[in-house]
Amino acid sequence: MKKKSGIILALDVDSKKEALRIAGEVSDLVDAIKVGYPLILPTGIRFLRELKKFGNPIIADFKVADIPIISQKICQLAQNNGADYVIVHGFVGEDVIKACSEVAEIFVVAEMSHPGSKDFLTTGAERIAEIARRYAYGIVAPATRPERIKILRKTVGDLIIISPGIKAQGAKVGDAIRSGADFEIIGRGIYQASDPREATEEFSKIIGTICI
Ligand code: OMP
Repeated sequence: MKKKSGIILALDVDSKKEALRIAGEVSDLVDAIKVGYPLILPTGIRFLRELKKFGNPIIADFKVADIPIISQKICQLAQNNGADYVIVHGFVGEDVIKACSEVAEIFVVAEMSHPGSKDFLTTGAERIAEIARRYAYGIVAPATRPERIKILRKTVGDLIIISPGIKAQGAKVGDAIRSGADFEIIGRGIYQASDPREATEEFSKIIGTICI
């Protein structure tokens, strides 16, 4: 995934019209578009391919977390429908991660950005990251806990780290990249802004001063 702005747009709107509007406004300013259930359940998986017309890599955020054969089918479906990357949960174990990696480029969720992630995920996150290092293109790690990104970076070496939790969940733009992430995932901070393009340009300027 090429890095220009360091921003991945989380397109969590719930209609095609809104998705096409936001993507149309900011696609040239972001390095990838991440699409998950809020958009794909109402619009259908074929919409992934329609979004490819903007020219960005598409990340299918399906947080895959089933037994290996079913997880693999979901990744294959995403891939067949135009996803360049699929997000897979890591807590389900090595067999699932391996099965998914055989059919798609995957990002593995090592640790999440919300407070509840500490209940179960934090203790296993480094182990997940070690497994991800063998099979994945990258991991997801929380911008809300930059100290955890630093630790996970040591575990995954040069794998790509993508980090959500910016703005709406409390992390500041640039926090994650400063701590070792490659890309920051931003959803509401962009699609709920009164001027999504202006907001994205602003974020990109801040990130640009850190690293690009
Ligand atoms: P905003 O909080 O609106 O910027 O959106 C964050 C996006 O990142 C959403 O699409 C979430 O599903 C996603 N996300 C998290 O917020 N936390 C995580 O730990 C993992 C993800 C993710 O896998 O993308």
